[in-house]
Amino acid sequence: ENGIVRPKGINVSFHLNPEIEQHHFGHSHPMKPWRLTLSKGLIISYGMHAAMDTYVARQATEEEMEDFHTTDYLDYLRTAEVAIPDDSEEKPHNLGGSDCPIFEGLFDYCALYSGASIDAARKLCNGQSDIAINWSGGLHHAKKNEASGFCYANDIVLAILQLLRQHPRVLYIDIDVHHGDGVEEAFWSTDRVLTVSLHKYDPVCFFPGTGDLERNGPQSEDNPGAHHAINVPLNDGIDDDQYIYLFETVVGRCVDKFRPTAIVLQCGADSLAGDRLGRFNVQVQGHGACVSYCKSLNLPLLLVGGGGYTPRNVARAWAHETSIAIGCSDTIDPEIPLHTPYREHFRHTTLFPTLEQILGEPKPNKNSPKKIQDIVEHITEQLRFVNA
Ligand code: V1S
Ligand code: CA
Ligand code: ZN
Repeated sequence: ENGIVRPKGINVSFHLNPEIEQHHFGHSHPMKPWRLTLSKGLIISYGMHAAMDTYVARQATEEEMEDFHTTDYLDYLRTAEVAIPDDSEEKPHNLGGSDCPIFEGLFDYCALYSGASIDAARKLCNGQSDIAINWSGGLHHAKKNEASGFCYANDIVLAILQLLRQHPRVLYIDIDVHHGDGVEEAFWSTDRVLTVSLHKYDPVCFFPGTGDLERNGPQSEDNPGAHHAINVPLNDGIDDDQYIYLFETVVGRCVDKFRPTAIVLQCGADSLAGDRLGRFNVQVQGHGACVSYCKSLNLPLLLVGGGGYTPRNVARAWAHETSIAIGCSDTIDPEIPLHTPYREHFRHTTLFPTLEQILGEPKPNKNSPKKIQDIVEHITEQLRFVNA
């Protein structure tokens, strides 16, 4: 089908569970698990499933989730009663406001996406997969005792903890438009995980308000985590050229100094142009270039999803990135197959719409060449303190 063949030598596993897609955060909430249905439909219509090992995820056990989260929080998450979101007062564990509503089946939803990331990490550990994919994961804001920004359980932290059982050093990279604060905080005091997040940064007007260039780990030099958090704060309107340059330069230097033995890439699709919450001009090609670059490093690679609030663009990006993982991105037809489910939702019939097609008028780029150079210089200086 479509010339897709199983690539020799490189094993890709695809972790999903259709039950995850059935959950609803509420009518006006931007997070739509249905985007996973749209993505999977596109991946299958290209025949890409034939080139991967597909695993239907099971729920993570509470014991597995307790590797990071407190028992108290998990108990609350499991027993919380469905309620209309209410922002009028602070809630226990930040559950029940409009960002993190308590909806039907919430705990199952969390346990399923966490189970998928944990299983994906284990496939990398036991050598059954070279690249493992969980588009339902990537929920990088969740804290050990608290929900935050649409994230309740931090599947990324749980997956990295699995990788750390086998791997001395894990590189975490986060291309969601938001700062990967939950993962950064979880590994703040260790030199075994280097966290890198690219994001829009505005301490006042953009969630979560953290992630400035100078936030590089604990201040005290005798803390092993010092210098092991890297932040790439960006302004509105960054384009593919700048984004790819920054990604490859920063990640390349991190790999040279830190010598990771495994990589986790959070592929939040809200960094794409036209996202309902994002502000960048990154296209499907630029987003995918980050995945290609990570793949080229030939290390065990976990790909997870994350944000992404314009479902048609999320599906394009994650289908393209699946094709990169299995090695058929150059051979598939950019024209979305006629038999793709919900094809009418894509508006344009190509995997790679132009900025004009997506936005009409691209957003002004507020990132000067000097800003980009200053970021690279600061991070290069910081990496002098990082050694394998
Ligand atoms: N930006 C944004 C945004 N939009 C919403 C929102 C809108 C409508 C709803 F019905 C419910 C929520 N919340 C936010 C942000 C959270 C963004 C989370 C991004 C998650 C991720 O992509 O990185 C990973 C999956 N929240 C805020 O800006 C906080 C508030 C400050 C404003 C909104 N109110 C509802 C709470 C407080
Ligand atoms: Ca990010
Ligand atoms: Zn996001």
